[in-house]
Amino acid sequence: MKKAIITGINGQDGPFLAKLLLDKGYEVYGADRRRALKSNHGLKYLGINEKVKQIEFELTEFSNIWETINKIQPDEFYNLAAQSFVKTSFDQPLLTSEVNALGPLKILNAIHKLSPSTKYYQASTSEMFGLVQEIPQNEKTAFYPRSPYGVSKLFAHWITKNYRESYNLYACSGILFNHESELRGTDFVTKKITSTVARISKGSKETLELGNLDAKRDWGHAKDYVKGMYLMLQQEFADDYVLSTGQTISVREFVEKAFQKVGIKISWQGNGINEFGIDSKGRKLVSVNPNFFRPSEVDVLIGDYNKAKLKLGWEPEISIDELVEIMINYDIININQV
Ligand code: NAP
Ligand code: F7E
Repeated sequence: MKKAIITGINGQDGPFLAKLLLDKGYEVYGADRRRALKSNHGLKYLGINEKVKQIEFELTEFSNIWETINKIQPDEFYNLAAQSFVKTSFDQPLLTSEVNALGPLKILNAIHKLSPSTKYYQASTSEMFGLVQEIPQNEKTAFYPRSPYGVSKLFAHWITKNYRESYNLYACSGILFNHESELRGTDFVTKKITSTVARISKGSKETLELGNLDAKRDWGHAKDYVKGMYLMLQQEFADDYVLSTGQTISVREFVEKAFQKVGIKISWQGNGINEFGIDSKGRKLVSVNPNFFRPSEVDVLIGDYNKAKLKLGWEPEISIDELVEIMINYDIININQV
């Protein structure tokens, strides 16, 4: 039985990956930092809470990482834990770097010294492309991160490559474009939109307040993306891969799609911070709040996943419209929890 450690087990991707590995017969260790209140919501939602062996794991605590790897000697280590919210990284750049940049280095160091046959997956990100140098972005596109989050992830990306080349470790980076799901954290724009639209559809009088409506993202479903993570660790040689859908839409278009799913057509009026979205009766349902703007923005992302398609046989299966529908349906059913 193969052993895998997944950090960030109670984030969005952790439960989906754990389910995939359990279905393949792995012994799965789910690593999460201590919290006063634990809900294990994602693991319960997927019906695997009892099947994942839960271990306490703090990414800033080297002794913790060292002991975990020494004790478990995993076949595969998926490092999904991170301070992953881009906006927070501007307010907490040091914490973000400590967790996202030095955390992976500590893990790689422990793997190199204690368990060199462990295969390592690093959760790299399209945020590393930032101010994009070409369209679409692939594995060879030059990086230009635009946030402390993007910069911290770029360090982790290169140190993963460096450990692969220096010590012959099987260490891969998946450069994943935005992927969402019913388990997405509530701060991220897609979940913020679908959960608010769900409440409005059930009679809430609130207005959906957003920042930059023009930002464009290549949004897929997390369930597709964890398959790519797994495939990266099953190849003859370690390498880095882009996972994306190859389609991009704006935040504004995502809002329109979400309202459309509950039978509301949004029309836009005004410009800039005075822009708002109204329904057919003229009720203001969407407005712009500059508090949600970022000091520097990533305007457009669109990924080219041809390498993953060719070498891993990976392709996304869930379309943007299906993604919006899955999220809205979930948020309507769980209206009191979102
Ligand atoms: P997520 O929902 O934010 O989950 C991250 C998890 O890491 C959370 O459970 C968090 O715990 C945990 N964590 C944070 N700091 C930690 C620390 N110091 N020690 C131990 N655990 C810690 O992220 P996700 O969407 O699942 O993404 C998984 C990974 O892929 C992340 O590394 C992210 O940066 C990267 N990524 C995500 C996307 C995307 O679109 N989703 C795209 C590219 C790359 P708390 O809940 O206690 O904070
Ligand atoms: O923002 C704009 C915002 O926070 C998307 C993380 O998983 O994907 C994610 O990072 C866009 C940005 O995700 C609001 O300015 C407008 O342009 O959902 P987001 P992100 O920053 O793209 C990458 C690939 C990761 O690796 C990250 O870990 O939407 N936007 N109005 C807003 N964003 C938020 N959050 N809230 C708003 O009100």
